[in-house]
Amino acid sequence: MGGGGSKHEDEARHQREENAKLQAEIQKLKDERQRLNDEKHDLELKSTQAENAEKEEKLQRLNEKLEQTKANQQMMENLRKTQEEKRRLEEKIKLDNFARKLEEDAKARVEKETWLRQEAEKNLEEGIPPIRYPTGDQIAETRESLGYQEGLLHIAITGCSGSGKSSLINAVRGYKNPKTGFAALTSLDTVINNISPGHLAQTGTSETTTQIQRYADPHRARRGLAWYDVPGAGTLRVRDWQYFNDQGLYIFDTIMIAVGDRITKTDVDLLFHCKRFGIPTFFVRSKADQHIRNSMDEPYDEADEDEVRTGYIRQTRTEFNSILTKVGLPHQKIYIVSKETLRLLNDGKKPKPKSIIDEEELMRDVNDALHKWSTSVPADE
Ligand SMILES: Nc1nc2c(ncn2[C@@H]2O[C@H](COP(=O)(O)OP(=O)(O)OP(=O)(O)O)[C@@H](O)[C@H]2O)c(=O)[nH]1
Ligand SMILES: [Mg+2]
Repeated sequence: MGGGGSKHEDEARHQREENAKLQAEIQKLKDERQRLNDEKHDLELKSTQAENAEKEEKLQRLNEKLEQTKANQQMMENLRKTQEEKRRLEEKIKLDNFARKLEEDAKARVEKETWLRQEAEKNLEEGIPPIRYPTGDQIAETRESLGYQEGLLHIAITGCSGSGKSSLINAVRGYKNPKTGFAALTSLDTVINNISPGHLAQTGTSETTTQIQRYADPHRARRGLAWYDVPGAGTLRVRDWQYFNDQGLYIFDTIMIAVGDRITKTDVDLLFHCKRFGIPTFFVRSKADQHIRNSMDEPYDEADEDEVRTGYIRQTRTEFNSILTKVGLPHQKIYIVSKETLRLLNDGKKPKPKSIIDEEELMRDVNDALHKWSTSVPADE
């Protein structure tokens, strides 16, 4: 029994020992699992922290980039403003210089020309204010209000009331005068922005043009030309001595002076003003057909016509030259034209050869002036 009991005890001990070992083993595994869990947790924590750190760093970099972009934008804006200011100042200096040069040139000429001095004195006696020169600001304002565009040749047609200015504009553009004499009055802006050839200058027997109107030339070769129809001088509305400055004629690149029935003091004054401002002129005697017809005896005999025409042309040129000599202005060409002949030439039609006086030459010289202008002035960017 004793031996048997001991065997039993041994087994039981052995069993306990085995159990204890197993327990220890289990505990070890549990510990290991805990350790691994801890390790995993640590790793996860670390990885989240690393990710977060990376994200934060990325955010930081983005913020820096944003700040940099904002700074760049600000810099660009400042640069743009500075450039704009610089451009404005340069333009102002240019116009001021232009105005100063106009005045200096004019003064230099005035000093040389005694006629001008005498005229100024006479004007003073008559209470006519001395000629005023525009400032740079005034030039800029007038240019803007009349739609002056760098690169275009701006030709104003001026002269006494009823001298045929609007008819000339219509004719050089190849159009007849509107039948009623009252074409729709288009606003300056419309005319400036709308270069369709549909607009006609109003014409008529009483003061028809009351504000400056601008017209584009429908001819392909004269796209760079802007015609300006100017109200007539010497009316109640527009007094002679104010005419040149009041109409802002000093901004034009070329001025065409239209003379109707006879050359007047107003026409000569215009020539002087243009000379003072260094503006080239075309001096045009219009209505030749009417004058020739009126000079013919009644009853009308076609055989007389050639003789009358030749006499009229000679007399007109002589009269113009003698006026220029008298007032001390250099001789220049006078273009003797009729609106219908001019219109036919500019409408691609053939006028009767004997009706042509200076119409072809006038158009050739206008085209030449435009060509010279467009090759000397840089176009607007
Ligand atoms: N026969 C003939 N008549 C002309 C000629 N040129 C103009 N006329 C006429 O003369 C009159 C006056 O012409 P306009 O062109 O209106 O003159 P304007 O200088 O523009 O007149 P305002 O704008 O009022 O200063 C109109 O009846 C025209 O038909 C021409 O070459 N021949
Ligand atoms: Mg007119």
